[in-house]
Amino acid sequence: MLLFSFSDVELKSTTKFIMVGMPLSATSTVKTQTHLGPEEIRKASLQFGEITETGFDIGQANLVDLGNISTLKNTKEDLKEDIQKIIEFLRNISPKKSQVLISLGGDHFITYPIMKFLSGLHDNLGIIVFDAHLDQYDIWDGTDRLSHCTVMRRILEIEPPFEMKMSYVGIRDHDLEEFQAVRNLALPVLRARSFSDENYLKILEDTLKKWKEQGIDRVYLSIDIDVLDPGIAPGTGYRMPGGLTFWNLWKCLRLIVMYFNVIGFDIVEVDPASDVNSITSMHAAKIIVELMALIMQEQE
Ligand SMILES: [Mn+2]
Repeated sequence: MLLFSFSDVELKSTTKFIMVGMPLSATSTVKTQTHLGPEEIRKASLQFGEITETGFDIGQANLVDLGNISTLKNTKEDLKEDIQKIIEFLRNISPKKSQVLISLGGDHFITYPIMKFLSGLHDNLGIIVFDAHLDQYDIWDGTDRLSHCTVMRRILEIEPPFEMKMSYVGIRDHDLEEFQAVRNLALPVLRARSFSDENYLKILEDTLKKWKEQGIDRVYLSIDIDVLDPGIAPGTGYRMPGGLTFWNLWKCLRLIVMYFNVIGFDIVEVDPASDVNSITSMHAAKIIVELMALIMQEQE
């Protein structure tokens, strides 16, 4: 199945968006079926009309959906191999700098191999993480260094060529260890609580302006669906109250796209097994469609 009935299946010189499904769930610390997320998100997209909220005809977006990486074994034992497989897959596609990579999760851990690959392709790169959680444990449960709880810590450890900037939006659930890690690194955090205040876009804009001054011109966006309120997106591993509305998220995305080139994004942690009437998959598909439209309208 493809995202939309009209997406291409082969890369062309005119391709703008390259979509890949990454059916990995073994790195979750709770029982989920997030490996089924990519197919459910694609299925949800088939219900949409072609005109986006900003009046863009999504059929004009030059999207290629390459399907899922079918060789992943998706077990903890084979994780290192799966990480390599994802990196190899992306290497074989060899996206151009002007193309936007869209990855469908899967567990949030997929962002680690993606960033390993992209950090070799781009410099002056920032990553903005939309999430209820910081995912900044060093080790989870005494031994586990590679899971969705540790993924952002591992991304910050990726070997230079450059120092990666990281910022968070929507945070509302973490432990002291994670909070201290983020504070020590002075990573900007826009908490979910701030969305009860009219000023939230101003707080985000201050971070974007600072990054711009520091020479960042491209960003990667990692969107954990649990950044949304579980009342509207219940199909995910950790349902934490107090999350964002769809429009809170959309306004943040629009602002970011006005400041930076988006070189890729992922939507992760959609768990069809705990979804209700596909509403979480619908939100994920809607975010993808609207973000593609914003990128086309602001960055062409
Ligand atoms: Mn999360």
